[in-house]
This record gives sequence, C-alpha cells and structure tokens, in this order.
Amino acid sequence: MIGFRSGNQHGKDPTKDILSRAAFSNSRILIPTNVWFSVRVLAVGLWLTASGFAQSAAQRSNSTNIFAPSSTPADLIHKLSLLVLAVTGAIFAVVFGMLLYTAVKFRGRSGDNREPPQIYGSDQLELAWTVLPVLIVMVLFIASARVIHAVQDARQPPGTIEVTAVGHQFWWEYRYPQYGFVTANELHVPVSDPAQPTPTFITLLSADTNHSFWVPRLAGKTDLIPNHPNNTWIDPHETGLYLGQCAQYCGTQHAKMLLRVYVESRADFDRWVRKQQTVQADAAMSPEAIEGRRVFESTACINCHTIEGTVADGRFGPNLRHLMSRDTIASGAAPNTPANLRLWIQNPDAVKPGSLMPAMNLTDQQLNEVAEYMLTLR
Ligand code: HEC
Ligand SMILES: [Cu+2]
Repeated sequence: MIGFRSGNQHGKDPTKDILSRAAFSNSRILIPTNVWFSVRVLAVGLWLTASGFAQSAAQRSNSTNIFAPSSTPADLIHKLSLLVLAVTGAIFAVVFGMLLYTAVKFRGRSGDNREPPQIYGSDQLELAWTVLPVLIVMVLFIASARVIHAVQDARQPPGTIEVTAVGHQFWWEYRYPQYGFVTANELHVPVSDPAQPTPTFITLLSADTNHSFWVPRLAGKTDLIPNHPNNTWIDPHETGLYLGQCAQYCGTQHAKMLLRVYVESRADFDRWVRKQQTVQADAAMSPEAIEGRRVFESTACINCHTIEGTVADGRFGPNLRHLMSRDTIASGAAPNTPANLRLWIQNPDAVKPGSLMPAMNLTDQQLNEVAEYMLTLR
C-alpha cells in the first residue's frame, strides 16, 4: 500500500479519486437518460391521445372507436374517461414539470460536490401532498360511482327490447324471449329516440367459459360468466352497424368471435323480427336442395343445429333457421357467400381454425346439396 501511494504523484488515494469521478459522471449520465425517456413516453402518449381524437372526428361509422360513443352507457363512460384523462394529465404535467425543473436546475456541475441542505419535516409540504391527492381521489371516486350507478341501476322503460345473449366458444347466441325466436352472431336492435327511448337490455349468459360483450361505441365491457347472469344495456342513437369483439380470452378462436350489432329504424327492426318468426315453407325448393335437406337431417348436423320445422333441434351450434338473413358466418369470421358456406361445411377449420364444428367428411355431391339447402334458409 505504501509503495503504491508513494508512486502516486499527487499523494492522493487513487481509488477514491476514481470512485468519485465515476459517481460524478454517473450522475451526469443518469439524469439526462431519465429525462429523455420521460420525454419519449410523453410524446407517444400525446400522439396516441391526439390520434384517438382525430379518428373520432374523422370516422363515425362502423368503427370500434371508444372516442365516438353513440349510446348512453358508452357516452357516460366516454365523458368520465375524459375527466380522468384531464385530471391525470394535469398531475402528469405538474409532476413532469417539477422533475424537469429539478433535473436541470440541480444537475451535477463540475467542481461542486457539496451535499444539498438536508431538510427533515415540513408541515406545509406534508399537508399539501396528503390533502391534495385525497381530494383528487375523492373527485374521481364520486364521478366513477355516479357513472356506475347510472349504467348499472338504470330502469327499463316500457318500450324496452329484451335479449338474452349466450356466449359460446366461439360464437354468440341471441334469444328474443318477447318475440319467441333465437338467432346467432348478428344482433338486431331498434334505434332509440331519446324522447321516447326504446333501449335494449341484454342478459348475458355463458354456455362454457368466460366471454366478454364489448361493442365500444354502445357500452362498456361486461363479462359473460357461467352460472352468473350479468346485464348490460344499449340505447343506440344512430342507425348503422356497430362492431365489437369478445373481450375476454375464451380459447383458440377468441380472436374470431366478433360482435355485430345492427341498429335499425323501428320499421326495419319490426320487419326483421317478423321475418325471424316465420317458419320456412319448403314449397319452392329445388330437387338438389331437397336432397341436401335429407343429407342434413340424416347426419350429425341435427345434433348441433336447430332449424324449426325440421327434425334438427341441436343447441350446441348456431340456429340456422334464417341463416341467409345474416351477412356473415362463424361469428363475423367470413362473409356469408355460397362459396364460403360450402367451404365452411367442408372444413370449418379452413375458415376458423379450432372452431368447435367438426368437418363432416361429406362427398362433393353431398356438399353441393347441403350448401344448396343452406341457401334456402332465408
Ligand atoms: C358437433 C357439433 C356440430 C355439428 C355436427 C355440425 N355443426 Fe355446424 N356449427 C357448429 C358450431 C359450434 C358452429 C359455430 C362455429 C363458430 O362460429 O365458431 C357451427 C356453425 C355452422 C354454420 C355457420 C352458422 C353461422 O351463422 O355462423 C353452418 C352453416 C353450419 N354450422 C352448418 C352445419 C352443417 C351443414 C352441418 C352438417 C354437415 C354441421 N353444421 C354440423 C357445430 C356443429
Ligand atoms: Cu369469447
């Protein structure tokens, strides 16, 4: 040690020198990295928020945009989230501003290694950083509680449409108990005039595992849980098609468990209801379709699907009575075209890998006939 020291020209302990220089240069590097990271996070956050708002202004149709609500529950949630965004944004600006100010003003300077004054206890400071956050949390709590109450405890006005939605792996069953029919995957509801509201109240059930009903422009997410009925409601203000998505991972084809809500004028809705209530008359069926029906009725199709007026009364898959009144098949996975229908029946996995309908190994001719029969289910 002594030899080492005597070798040092300045007579100082070299390890100490190196350490303090390292600490110093560290502090010089550390603060700017933190600041730059925060700046980047801030920029990305601002960009996301701005693009969300820009989108809401630009596209008001079919989107799943949470910034373009078109129904009371979605609207309440939208307003609440803007409040929360404003409050948390203000907190962020203040904290980030103070951080930036401190980082710049008290940054390490060469030749100045003094410790800053150590302060223990300040009643004013401690009161401020206790009382202010408590007030902020109270405001957010009360605002949230009001929205939860308004959404969850809403009363059903006389014109309410009642629907039971059952989540299945990986499709939606919709029952209309007031009208006595069952359909699948495409929910139809009337537009609701605020002066004379006709909202749709939806009971949410599940046949297997957890799912979640989420059409962002109409209402917040609500889960469908086995043996635990939930509820949600919508009162869409504009006609149109509203899209959504099962929002709770439920298995292989969760991603293709899409939601489609058709909001129609009252007259169109009533027409749709009347159509869904009718039972097919098989008068006008081609010989091929009649043969297709025979194949359908003599294979396992009937164990999983219901078509009123036939022997098919299965409940495992979608009701097919008015299959052709739907725009899509397999829960929005594919457009309902003759080619897609045939492909689906031949090999469901080609359209929706992992779907719970098996390929039935029909011959080409049987396939054509069954597909032909499907086309008569208007
Ligand atoms: C083991 C039960 C089962 C059998 C057997 C079965 N299906 Fe399916 N089927 C399903 C299920 C489940 C779905 C929904 C799949 C999805 O969307 O994930 C489905 C969907 C469909 C669809 C699309 C309906 C829609 O609205 O999306 C058609 C059409 C169809 N099946 C026809 C048939 C025909 C024809 C047969 C007989 C050749 C058949 N199925 C046999 C269970 C079955
Ligand atoms: Cu699901």
